[in-house]
Amino acid sequence: MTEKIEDFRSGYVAVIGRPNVGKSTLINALVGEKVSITSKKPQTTRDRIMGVLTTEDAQYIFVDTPGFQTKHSSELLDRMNKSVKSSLSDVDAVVMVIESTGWRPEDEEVLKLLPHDAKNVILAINKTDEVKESEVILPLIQESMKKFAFADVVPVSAEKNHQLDVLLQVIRKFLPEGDKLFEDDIYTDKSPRFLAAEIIREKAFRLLGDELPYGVAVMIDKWEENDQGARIFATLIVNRESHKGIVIGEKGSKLREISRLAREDISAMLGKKVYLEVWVRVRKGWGDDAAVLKSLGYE
Ligand SMILES: Nc1nc2c(ncn2[C@@H]2O[C@H](COP(=O)(O)OP(=O)(O)OP(=O)(O)O)[C@@H](O)[C@H]2O)c(=O)[nH]1
Ligand SMILES: [Mg+2]
Repeated sequence: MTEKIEDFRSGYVAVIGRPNVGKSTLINALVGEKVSITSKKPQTTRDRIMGVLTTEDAQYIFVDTPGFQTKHSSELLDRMNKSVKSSLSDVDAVVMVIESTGWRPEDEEVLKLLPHDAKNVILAINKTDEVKESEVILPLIQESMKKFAFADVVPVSAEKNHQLDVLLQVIRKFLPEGDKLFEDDIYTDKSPRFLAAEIIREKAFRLLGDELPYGVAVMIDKWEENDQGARIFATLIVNRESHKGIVIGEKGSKLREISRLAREDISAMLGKKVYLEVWVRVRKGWGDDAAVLKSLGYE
């Protein structure tokens, strides 16, 4: 028994990469719970979000980060990039994620954030289900090793749960010996309130056309909860008057769909019935307004 405790490891693992490579999907798959929202659109994640996995012999505290990007600029995007950089300090290991289709210039930008002599960076080549693994992966591993002295390279598919056990074993080597930092049943550092707002934002991201989601933020106005159920009132904030109509949709159909899907997920998360009311409000240029960003909880 004593031996087992000595063997236990725990520590922090930052997951970084350009937008859309599957960082949040990977963390959700590793943790086995939905801690971070995902979508096929880039720049889905806006905050640093912790996802905790506790196993027999280790506790992994994953830090999901916004996709690092250098193309556009706004107060929000600058903050997102800053949070990527700061998440790199004080972690025991870093998992950098790229796609199986190969290196892109945006991936190289991410690489530049890492100290040259870092010895704790693991490369995860994600979405192996999308390529012919046998032909593509080996040359890609070789190419990757030339770009940076990765401690290890692991091809994975976050969506198909492929090779995630291998990735965990590789990461474990970098965790220091030590006790659990979180209780067994804790799987995120975020409150149900934050997660509910994120779930609503995820549905907006998934249901709205290409440009619109980036101008959307969600605020929880009221949260009433007892053993039987929860009553939640939220506001979807958009940048422009013209966006309001799009979010609401014909006879309110779009907003109803966003609310319905969000209610289902929030109800599953809380394990109880949920009444959800979502309103839409215009707040021009909220993405560049420091006060609004602060009130929305962006660091
Ligand atoms: N085929 C396939 N798709 C994947 C896999 N992992 C993630 N995806 C998809 O890739 C898209 C982006 O996933 P996210 O997890 O939101 O990516 P992200 O890196 O967190 O993106 P940002 O938060 O915007 O930086 C989603 O449509 C996922 O379903 C995978 O292993 N295989
Ligand atoms: Mg993400």
